[in-house]
Amino acid sequence: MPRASTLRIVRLAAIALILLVIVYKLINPSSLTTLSRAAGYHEKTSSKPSPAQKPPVPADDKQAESANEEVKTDESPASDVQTKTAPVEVGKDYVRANATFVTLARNQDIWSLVKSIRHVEDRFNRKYHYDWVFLNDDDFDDNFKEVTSSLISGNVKYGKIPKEHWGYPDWIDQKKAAEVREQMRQKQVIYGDSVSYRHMCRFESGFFFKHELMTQYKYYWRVEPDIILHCDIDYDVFKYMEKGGYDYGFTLSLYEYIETIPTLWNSVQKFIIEHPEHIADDNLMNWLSDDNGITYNKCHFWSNFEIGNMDFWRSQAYQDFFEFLDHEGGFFYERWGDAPVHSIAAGLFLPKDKIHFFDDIGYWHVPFTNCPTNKEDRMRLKCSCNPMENFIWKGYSCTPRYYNVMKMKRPSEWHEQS
Ligand SMILES: Nc1nc2c(ncn2[C@@H]2O[C@H](COP(=O)(O)OP(=O)(O)OP(=O)(O)O)[C@@H](O)[C@H]2O)c(=O)[nH]1
Ligand SMILES: *[C@@H]1O[C@H](CO)[C@@H](O)[C@H](O)[C@H]1NC(C)=O
Ligand SMILES: [Mg+2]
Repeated sequence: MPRASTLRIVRLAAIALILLVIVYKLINPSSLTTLSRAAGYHEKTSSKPSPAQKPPVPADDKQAESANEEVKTDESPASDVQTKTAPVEVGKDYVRANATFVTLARNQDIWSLVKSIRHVEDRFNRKYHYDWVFLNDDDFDDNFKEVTSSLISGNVKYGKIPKEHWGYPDWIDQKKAAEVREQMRQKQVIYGDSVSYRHMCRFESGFFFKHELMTQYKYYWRVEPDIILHCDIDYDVFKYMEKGGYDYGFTLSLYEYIETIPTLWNSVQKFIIEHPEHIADDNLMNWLSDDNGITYNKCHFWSNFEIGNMDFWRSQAYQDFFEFLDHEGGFFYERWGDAPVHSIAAGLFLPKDKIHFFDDIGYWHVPFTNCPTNKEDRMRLKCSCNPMENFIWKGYSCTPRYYNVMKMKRPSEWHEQS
């Protein structure tokens, strides 16, 4: 059977050739990269300075060690080779900022929360290993702790909120509060009839930064269940806050439902008269008001995402402000949100250059998206968002107004996304 034996010889020759190639690959060091990557090893890659506006992490952060670095290149044809920079993982002796993630959650939020945690870890924290604090008005169960701690690359802490920080202050008339909730239910105001939502808003306004697990930190990043990070974050955002001297960072801003805060601005005006010393000279009043403070235009930073300096919330100015608002009763007699409360405080008590818009953090919380406006950023940061869904330039966003007040130049692609 000559045909069959020819076939066998051809097959043997093919196998020998494959073996030869494998041996060659093993000996040739330049191909080791490919092998180790295939084997799932964590690569240390050199960072070609990216065209980012962000300051690169400085050399003292031990990120820029030049030894043992490899450049990851695409396996595309030579004519179209793209040199890529993979995330640089920080070394053991990296000095982190004094910062933590913080999430307020209930045990039943776990499966919405794991998605958020994966986004934050995959896009940022796996490189930096910042701590994460979970707070709850109840005890966290073992499942919650086991699942969350398995996903987080930094230290994880679980805290119970003390009763004084989650409940009615004694000056609140609970009968009156219940009547308001019934009225709001009839008017179908979102969360209008919820007691727990009000405790949540009051806690986020006045107490999260006072929890004993939080007082040891300065900076925080608030993370809620069911959020998405659309893009890589290729620098340490906490260090960025520190170096830039920023106290408050946001991604989305919009108009508040007036039904939830009908008298908030009246209270703010009373406070300003009582405490003029707390108002910063170069503040953002013109972003909050179209008539220099007579009325509130309802603009606020969306507080489900916040990167901030808790020492600002702990400052005399904010402490006086929160205490004043708390006595006004609007957390219960209306439905004041922590978003307008934080925003008005940051806008009035901080000079405006202490607030930072993270235009490069692709973010989604139902129903709005911040998708970096310019294509160059979206490609560089491996964003997965549709730029046409970018909320930043749309009619209900307060960010165009922010650009005007800050006299910031709009990115070139803003118009087609408006
Ligand atoms: N422990 C605890 N956490 C809560 C409670 N209510 C809300 N939270 C948390 O507080 C944060 C804000 O609550 P959300 O329900 O997300 O409120 P929201 O973002 O205005 O509304 P959604 O569109 O539903 O996301 C989230 O991190 C929740 O997990 C509560 O009663 N107890
Ligand atoms: C971190 O910040 C908090 C709040 O400002 C401060 O009390 C604490 O001492 C700081 N820790 C370190 C290690 O600097
Ligand atoms: Mg939410």
